[in-house]
Amino acid sequence: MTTFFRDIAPIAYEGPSSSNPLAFRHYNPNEMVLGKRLEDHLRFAIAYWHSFAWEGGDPFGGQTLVRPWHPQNRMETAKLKADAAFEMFDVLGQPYFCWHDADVRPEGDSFAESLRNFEEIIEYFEEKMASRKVRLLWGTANMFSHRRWMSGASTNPDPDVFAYSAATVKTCMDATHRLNGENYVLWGGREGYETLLNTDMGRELDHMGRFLNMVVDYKHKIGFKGTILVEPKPQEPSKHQYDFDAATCFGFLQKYGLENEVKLNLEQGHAILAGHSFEHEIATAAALGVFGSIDMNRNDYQSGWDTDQFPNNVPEVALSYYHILKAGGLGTGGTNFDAKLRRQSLDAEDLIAAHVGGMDICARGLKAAAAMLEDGGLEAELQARYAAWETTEAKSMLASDFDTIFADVISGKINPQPKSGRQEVLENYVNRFV
Ligand code: XUL
Ligand code: CO
Repeated sequence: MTTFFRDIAPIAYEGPSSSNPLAFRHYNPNEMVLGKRLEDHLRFAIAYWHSFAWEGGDPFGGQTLVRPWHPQNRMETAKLKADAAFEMFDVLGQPYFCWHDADVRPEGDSFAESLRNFEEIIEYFEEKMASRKVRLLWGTANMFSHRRWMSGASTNPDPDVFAYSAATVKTCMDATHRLNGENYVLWGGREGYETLLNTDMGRELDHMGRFLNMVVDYKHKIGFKGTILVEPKPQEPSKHQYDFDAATCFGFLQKYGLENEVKLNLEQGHAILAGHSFEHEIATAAALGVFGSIDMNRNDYQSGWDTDQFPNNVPEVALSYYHILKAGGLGTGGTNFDAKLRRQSLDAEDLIAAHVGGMDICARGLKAAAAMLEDGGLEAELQARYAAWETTEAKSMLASDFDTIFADVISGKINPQPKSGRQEVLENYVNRFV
């Protein structure tokens, strides 16, 4: 056992008036919101990679975080890292965690050795999970860090890398299934290009479509009941990534016949990089029937890269959950903190405080969203705005054709009268809740 978090007691809910930095002020897991426990709405997950595998490096400097489980290239330290992770899960009491294969096990000298290491850690997780409530939200394969993936995984010009990727995802799906994971995620950081000068885009998209079909076939073959999720991101590390945003992913899924099999894991920071708001991505996925899960971190609005900070903006978070609740909630998905500390935040307490704050912000946001839904103000405005579409005239116009419509317009029967969009009224309304 590590004793990394030894001085920190399990975090309790103390209510909004508490000034204890290591207490929840808004996240009371048992609080009922819209007839459901807050914990069951939010389904928080901790990202193993940023909390335990990331060492604090950035493009200009190396490791700043020094942990008892460093260096991470040995099985003993991988187990120490797992001990620390589960200790933190005990402190925070969140219901889920997530991993990449490469976060949890040291890379071996061969595929077979990497797999042996991985399976030993999965067994270690299994033992730890047996006596705890924490479950696996999703597993995923890291097919972007090792140099073999530098030109892509399923989109690599080398078929051997496609094969290595397929074998890798098979092992990660097996491990996810074994731990009763509720989803399986694919994020293609290197599925894209650095330059079109050396890229056959049509071929790469076909290979990526074939690969995802193999993922879905394998899911059914092994009887995995979880949801397959693709995570959009427009760029970084690649100059351009094929899974650019929710709408692009939907087009891709449709082209390869996967729109009923695969959903999306949306991330706030990736939405910002794509030039969207997070609620835009959620509303798009919901409208297209592919909303799945979220990674709730945030980007710095000035830096132009993926800073993966813990969320701290209540109005933004509230609008995100508003669209999630409207879409029917998170389903098998969850709220994963794909967020990391700043590289100067060295202490065990920083890691706990970051999650406590993130969970509290999400709880505040979700409660505000629920209050707006219960009040019904936005929904009433929406219905009023589209009310004319409920008339028989509008319905039969929509079912008619250009010539019929033209006849009604030229005769003067139809003569549009502009109406206010009431944006400021609506913004003021939202401000009453956040
Ligand atoms: C990278 C990112 C990933 C995925 C899982 O930006 O978000 O960590 O969530 O591979
Ligand atoms: Co993510």
